[in-house]
Amino acid sequence: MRKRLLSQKIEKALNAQMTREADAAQFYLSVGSWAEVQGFEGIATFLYGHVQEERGHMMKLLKFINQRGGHGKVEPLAKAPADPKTLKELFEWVLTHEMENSRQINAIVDMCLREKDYPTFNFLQWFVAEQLEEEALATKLLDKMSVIGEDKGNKGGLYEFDQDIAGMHDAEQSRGADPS
Ligand code: OFO
Repeated sequence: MRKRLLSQKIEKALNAQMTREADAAQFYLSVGSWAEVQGFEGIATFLYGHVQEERGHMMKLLKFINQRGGHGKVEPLAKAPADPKTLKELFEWVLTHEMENSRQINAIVDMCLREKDYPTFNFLQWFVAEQLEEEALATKLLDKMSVIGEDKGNKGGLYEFDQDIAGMHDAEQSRGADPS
């Protein structure tokens, strides 16, 4: 049995965050599958890449909890959302999802500061930086969608967007997005 170096409260919050990361993986899997069925291979590749990333985040949390003498608990996952109606809606969901995840992470960071748990505070800085990037990327994609104007039937623009986004996934992979 490892020595407990986490308070019960922080362990509970980290466990809840671990489940949120697993839920995020399910979310990206669900919308990725929808995009693939619609014929957007590049967008699907990008979203499937995020499934792996979110699972990496989940594992990073699990390992940290266990290392600090807690117990990373696997909880049931939330139901995946209904299918989006449009690509724009899909990317709106991505941004909302990432913003909510940032809010939850920031709340745990705040809790760590109040409890003077500096090692966990330090560990979570990686997640703070990651969320900053995720929000910026989701905003950029949403902006592109608005410029293309999916609703105006701009098929050529959508084709190019689909090609570009697959490249973004490759670039993220070569940057070494997986943290675990
Ligand atoms: Fe876990 O990176 Fe965003 O949500």
